[in-house]
Amino acid sequence: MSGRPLPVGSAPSARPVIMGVVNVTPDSFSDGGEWFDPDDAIAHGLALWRQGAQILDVGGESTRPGAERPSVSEELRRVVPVVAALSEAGCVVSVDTMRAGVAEAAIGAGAAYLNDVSGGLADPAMVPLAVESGLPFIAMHWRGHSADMQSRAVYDDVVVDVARELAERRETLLDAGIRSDRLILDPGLGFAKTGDHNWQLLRGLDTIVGLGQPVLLGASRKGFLARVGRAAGAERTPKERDVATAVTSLYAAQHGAWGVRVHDVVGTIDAFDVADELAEEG
Ligand code: PMM
Repeated sequence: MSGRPLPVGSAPSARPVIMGVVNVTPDSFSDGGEWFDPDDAIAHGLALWRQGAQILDVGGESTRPGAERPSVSEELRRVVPVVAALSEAGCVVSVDTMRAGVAEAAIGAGAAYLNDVSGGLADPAMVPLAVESGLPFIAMHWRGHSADMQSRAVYDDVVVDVARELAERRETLLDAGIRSDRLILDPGLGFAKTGDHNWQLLRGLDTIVGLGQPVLLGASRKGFLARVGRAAGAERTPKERDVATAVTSLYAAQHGAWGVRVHDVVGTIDAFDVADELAEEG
């Protein structure tokens, strides 16, 4: 990447950036309801920051398959006070939203990153806002809203198709005025993807990284990690997926990911610490 470095907290530069998840939602699959109260969400974000997260990703809309969308006013009510308090406390905050109005309010409250799981496709006002703000824009691979996205999980070759669709999205975003050194791509694990698709995308991560943009990976606690190695009926609960997540994050690190979006920051750092120690000479 060229140009100014992206604004993140300090970290050994060879490691991916750790983005800690702060879901202010009643219904996220991974931690639904736990941090729904803004004060709890703020406390949780501060804890993740102290643990070593370099970006805190604050979202007010659950994107689990089949989820209903909150109203704009409800999303604003959830997100803005949390972004404001965490930014005020000196954290680097990203806002996880598909709505330009929410992104704009979050920027006003101090957000330093825009994370749009639709890559700007859900709201036509998002890309102009991203251009005007000059903030780093995370564009995830997306084929439609959560209510029916799994019906769009149809690919000839998921790695080839996702890489092509991300490359097309990048062209559109760069043409619209987003700077290349402000654009982060994400293959969107679990979004219009089956478990098999997620595994194939991980195996093909080099192709996504090979697009030449920084790549963020969001595997944390997702359903495909529940089932790996387990018999039907013995799947891991979301919180039991943190070790599998940390292994996946380390794999992403070793394949050149720019960042990982995780719920468990401590376990992620442990995994990176072990890998760094093993890589020491002598
Ligand atoms: N996954 C979720 C929400 N936001 N953003 C990006 N960029 N990438 C992801 O994979 C992603 C995301 C869903 O997970 P959650 O409900 O645990 O937040």
